[in-house]
Amino acid sequence: MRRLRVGIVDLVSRGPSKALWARVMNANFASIMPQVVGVWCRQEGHEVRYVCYTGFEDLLLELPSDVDVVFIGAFSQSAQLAYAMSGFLRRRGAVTVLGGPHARCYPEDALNYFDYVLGFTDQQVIQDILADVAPHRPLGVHLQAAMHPDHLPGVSERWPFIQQTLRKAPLIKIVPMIGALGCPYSCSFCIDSTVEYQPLGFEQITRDLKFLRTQMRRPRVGWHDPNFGIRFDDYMEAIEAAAPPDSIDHIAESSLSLLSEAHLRRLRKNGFKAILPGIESWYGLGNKSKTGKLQGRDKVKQVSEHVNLILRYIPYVQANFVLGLDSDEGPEPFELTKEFLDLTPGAFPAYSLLTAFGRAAPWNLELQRAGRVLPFPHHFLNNNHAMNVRPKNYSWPELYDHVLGVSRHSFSWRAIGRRYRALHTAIPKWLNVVRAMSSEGWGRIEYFTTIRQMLDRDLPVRRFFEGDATELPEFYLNRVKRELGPLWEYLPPGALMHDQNAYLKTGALQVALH
Ligand code: B12
Repeated sequence: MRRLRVGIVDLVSRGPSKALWARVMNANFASIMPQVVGVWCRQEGHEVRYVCYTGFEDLLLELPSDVDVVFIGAFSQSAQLAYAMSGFLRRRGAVTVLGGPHARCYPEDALNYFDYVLGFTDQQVIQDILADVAPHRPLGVHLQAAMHPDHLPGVSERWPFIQQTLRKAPLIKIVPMIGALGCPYSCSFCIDSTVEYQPLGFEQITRDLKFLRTQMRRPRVGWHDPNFGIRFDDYMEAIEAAAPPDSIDHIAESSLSLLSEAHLRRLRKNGFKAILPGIESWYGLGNKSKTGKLQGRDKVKQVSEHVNLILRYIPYVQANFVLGLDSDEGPEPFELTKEFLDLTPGAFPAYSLLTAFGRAAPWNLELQRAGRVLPFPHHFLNNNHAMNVRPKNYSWPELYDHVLGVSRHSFSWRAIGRRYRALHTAIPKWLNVVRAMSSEGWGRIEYFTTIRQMLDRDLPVRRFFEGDATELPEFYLNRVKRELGPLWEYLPPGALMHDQNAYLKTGALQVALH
C-alpha cells in the first residue's frame, strides 16, 4: 500500500480564542480518539501529522500542504469550523474524514461536506478508509463499526500525541485516559442510552499508570469514561496495583449513586482530586443521583448533604445541571438551585441549556416530531450559546430571566468568596475564581444578557426563537463569521444551517461496514 501523508486534527475549540480559561484548560480537553487514530495510521506505516487545535494556533498553517487524507475530530460546536477546514483541505487536493460527537449526531448533514463520515470507529474502519482513500462527492460515505472497539491503544502508544498537546497547557497538565465505554443506565435523553457498558481492560489501566509515572513527576489523569467507576472495585484495584496511594491525581465524571462514603474514602486514598457528578434537575433525571423519587426541596437537601460529604474527601467538585427541562416549571427549580448553592458553597455549578444533538438520543425523535427543535447553527450547540429546544413550560424571556438569575447568583462576588473559603487546596480555590470571572461565569452572564435584551428588542431574533422564521438572525451570522476568522471564506455554501429534523426524516441511514 502507498505510504500516505495523514493529517489528524482535534478541534477542541470552535475558533480563535483569547479567554484565560481557554488558555489554561483547552489543551486538557483534547480527545482520545484522534490520538488513537494517529496510532492506528502509524501502525499501517503512514506518515502522521497530529494537531490539537486549542484556539491559539493558526489552523491554516498547521498542516503541510501536501497531506493526502485528513481525519478531523469535532464536537458539534466546531462543526462549522470542521466544514470550513474540509472545504479548505479539499481545494488543496486532500480527502477528508469526520469523526467524533458531531459525526455521530449529525451524519446526514456532515456527509455534504466530507468524503467519509464515521460513527463507531474501530481499527478496521480506519484500515478500510486508508485502503480506499478516494474523494466521495457531492455526498460522502457514512461508515461505522457495529459497536465501539473493544480495545484502544494505551497511553504509552498515544504518548507522542499527548506530549505534543500538553506542551500547550501552561499550568495544569491533564492526561486523557478511558477505562470503559457506554453506560449500564438507559436514560432516553443520553447518547449512551442504547450503548452497552463495556470495560476496556483493567490491566491496561495499571500498565498505563505505571508508564505515566516514568514520564511525569506526579501525573494528573482526566478520565473520559461517560460514567466513571461503574466497576468500582476493579478500577481501584487497577489503580492501586500501579502506584503507591495518592501518587497520581485523578479527575472523573461520576454519578452520585456511585459516590458512597466508603467509595469516597478509597477515592481519596487513591488521589482523586476532582469529581464532576450530574445533579441535572430537582424534578427529573433522578436515576443516577440515588435520589429515587425524592423531588424539589427534599432532593436539594439530600444532594447538598451528599455533595458536602464528597467535598470532605475530594478537593474539587463540579455539580452539573441541565436548565430548561420539561420537568421544570415556574421559578422554583431555579430558586432551588440557588438554595443548593447556598447550602453547598464549595461546589462549582456548571449549567447546560437543554440541547437535542441530532440523533444522539431516542428522546430527540419525540422533540423533532413535536416540532420543538430549532435550527440554530451547530456552532452554537455547546449547551450554552443556544438552546435548540423550545421550552415546554417557559416563554423564552421567562427562561432567560431565570437562567440569568441563577448565573448571577452563582458567579456573584459573594458566591465566589464563599466558594474560595469553602475549599482548602490552592489549585481548586483559584481555578474556581478564574472560572467564575472568565468565559465560564461572567462571560456567560454577559452573553445571556445580550440574548435576553434581543428577545424583547430584535424581532427577527424573537421570531427565530419562536420557530416562526428560519432565516438566521444577523447577530448569530456575524458571530460565526467573526469566530471562524479566515476560515469563513472556505465554509461551503449552505453549510451554516442544517435540517434540524433530519433524524426523524431519514430514519435508519446507517450503513454498517461489518
Ligand atoms: C468525556 C466527555 C467530555 C470530556 C472530554 C472531552 C473530549 N475531548 O473527549 C470533557 C469534560 C472535557 C467534555 C467537554 C465537553 N463536552 Co463532552 N462528553 C464526554 C462524554 C461523557 C464521553 C465522550 C468520550 O470520550 N467517549 C469515549 C469515546 C471513545 O467514544 P465516542 O466519543 O463515542 O467516540 C466514538 C466515535 O464517535 C469515534 N470518534 C470519536 N472521536 C473521533 C475522532 C476521530 C478523528 C475519528 C476518526 C473518530 C472518532 O470513535 C469512538 C469509538 O467508537 C460524552 C457523552 C458520552 N457518553 O459519550 C460527552 C459529549 C461528547 N460531550 C458533549 C458536549 C456538548 C461537551 C461540551 C461542549 C460541554 C461544554 N459546554 O463545555 C464540551 C466540549 C469539549 C471539546 N473538546 O470540544 C456532547 C457532544 C454532543 C455534540 N454533538 O457535540 C456529549 C455527547 C454529551 C451530550 N450532551 O450528549 N466532554
